[in-house]
Amino acid sequence: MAEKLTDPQLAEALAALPGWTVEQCKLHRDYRFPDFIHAFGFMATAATYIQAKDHHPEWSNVWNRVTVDLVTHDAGGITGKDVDLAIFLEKVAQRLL
Ligand code: H2B
Repeated sequence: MAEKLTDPQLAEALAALPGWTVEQCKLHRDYRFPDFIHAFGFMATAATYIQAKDHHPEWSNVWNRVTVDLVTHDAGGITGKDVDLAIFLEKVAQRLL
């Protein structure tokens, strides 16, 4: 099972993830896309990867915004799985922002 990251590990991961913060012990980012289709395209594009990894974001969409919170429930905190997912979401988002 994935282990919770230590504070130094988390700080290192955040340094490589501009736009991401830790809110309420979860890896957090608000994306703002040009419109709803781009926002929904972001979620749909990421869905297959998310399912294959069996690691699911807490996320919500309001028109052009997607709010994302990542935490590993099994581990009770942020793990490398959350960092990996954040890196993947950044790659998808860069093509749509
Ligand atoms: N997603 C996230 N973010 N954290 C988990 O601990 C988690 C998950 N656990 N997706 C998975 C599903 C688990 O519930 C299933 C049974 O594999």
